Amino acid sequence: KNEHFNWDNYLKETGSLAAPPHCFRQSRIPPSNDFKVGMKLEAHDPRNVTSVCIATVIGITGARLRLRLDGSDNKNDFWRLVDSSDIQPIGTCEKKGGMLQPPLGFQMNASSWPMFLLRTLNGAEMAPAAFFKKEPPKPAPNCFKVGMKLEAVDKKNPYLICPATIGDVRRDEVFITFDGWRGAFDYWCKYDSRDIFPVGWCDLTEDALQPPGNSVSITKRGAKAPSSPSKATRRSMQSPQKSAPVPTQCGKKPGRDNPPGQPTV
Ligand code: MLZ
Repeated sequence: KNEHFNWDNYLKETGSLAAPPHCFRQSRIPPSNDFKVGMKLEAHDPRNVTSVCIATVIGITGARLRLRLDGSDNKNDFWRLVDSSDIQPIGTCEKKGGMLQPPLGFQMNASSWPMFLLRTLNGAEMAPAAFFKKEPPKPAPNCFKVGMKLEAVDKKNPYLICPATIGDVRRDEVFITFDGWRGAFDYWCKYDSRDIFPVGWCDLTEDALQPPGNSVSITKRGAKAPSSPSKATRRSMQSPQKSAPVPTQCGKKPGRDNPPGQPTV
């Protein structure tokens, strides 16, 4: 697994330190993922978080589930950890006196929702309650420091977990910068975000960790990147805090890594 990228070597090469595991809102021992493709559960609609909807497990990746809301299209899949508080067994919503809602962008007439719901749940394979793990507690203070390495979800390509560096820290937020990319994917998040993981997470969960990008040499989508830059090149590209400061693009601004209106896949 992840043969192409080795954290130990990379940390040495870049002369950097991994963020300590206690900084993260993640289990020290990652939760086991017992879900199977096709199982149904309840999930908060990511585009309308007050709604609880029916979701189907479309894929499994490490400790995460690829989810699709029933009645929605296939363009809005999302990924959740098995210990996310955004997901729960079917029946939870009703038990709490709530009502399951159609997803944002429900493809049928709203009046057909009750019947759609009935048909969806009839004979469905429901994920057992024991598969849902308790969300780990919030770590007390923000203990991240600039320069620390970690693994982070690329929010523009949320199936990807990539090597990253803490670029800035303020109050309860951290700036996540992606190693080897020019800033187009960087973002601010809360220090207790479920999208950031300690070094080694993907190895433990058997999720796929992406290799660092090739930064400046990648200019066009589909352009062939040098497969293995020299150690010196890698060092200068991937350790911006040690070399000349690289101007950081705001995640919203179109850049060379994300031309406007282009999907970033
Ligand atoms: N297909 C995309 C993937 C970029 C992933 C970057 N992750 C930090 C591209 O090559 O632009």
